[in-house]
Amino acid sequence: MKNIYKNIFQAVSNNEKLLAVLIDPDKFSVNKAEDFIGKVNQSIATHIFVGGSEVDDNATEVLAITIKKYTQLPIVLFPGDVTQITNKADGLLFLSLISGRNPEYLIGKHVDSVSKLKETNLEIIPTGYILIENGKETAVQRVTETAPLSRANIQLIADTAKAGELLGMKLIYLEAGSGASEPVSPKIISKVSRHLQVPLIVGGGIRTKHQLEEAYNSGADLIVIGTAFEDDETFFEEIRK
Ligand code: 1GP
Repeated sequence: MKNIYKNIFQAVSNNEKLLAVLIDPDKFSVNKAEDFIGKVNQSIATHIFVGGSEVDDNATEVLAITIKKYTQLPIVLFPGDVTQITNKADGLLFLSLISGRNPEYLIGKHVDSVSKLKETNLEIIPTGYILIENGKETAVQRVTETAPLSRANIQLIADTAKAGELLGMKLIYLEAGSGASEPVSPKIISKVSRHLQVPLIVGGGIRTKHQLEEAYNSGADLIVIGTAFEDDETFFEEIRK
């Protein structure tokens, strides 16, 4: 048991910043896992997230088993679908897409996943997932058939996040979408974090150390980066421990 949520909460209380490296099983070759995870271990990363919008059956499990051989960091599922649930990870972000109005992604998939979840020891962390417009269509938008929240309507984004917290969600995740041309703006992060008690995750389109620091300084507690590491592993050198 890795006490994932307790440790996130504790870190936030101590003003520490957290970083998750997101690995998409669909885009990642397990042959390079040892080398890649070695770089993750030497970086400031605190978590490994595993998931994607469209992933073949079994790919997530194979990847989780492989990663575990090379790291002590907590492996957290960030699933696009029920098929991505595997007991080989440590935890699961139980995501409800609260920016959208598609019942399947608000509660439907969750109901479908219960029989599978009952057979695992995963630490399940209820997470309010908020998709924010970034200028182009994202995979989440396409797959879930929901519209993102307008980045101009900051009050609506903040109210959506707060409503998630009031419903009992333990994390709020502001998502610009994988490979977004622009990350969630500092203005949005700062407004949302000011009114939130639970830890705030921010991801999508963060590619530079400057953007990472800007997001932390605006109030992000845990940042998720995937594409930047997929495209250029030298980025790990900039964020060494
Ligand atoms: C996507 O927030 C994550 O769900 C990470 O996005 O791949 O753009 O880093 P990137």
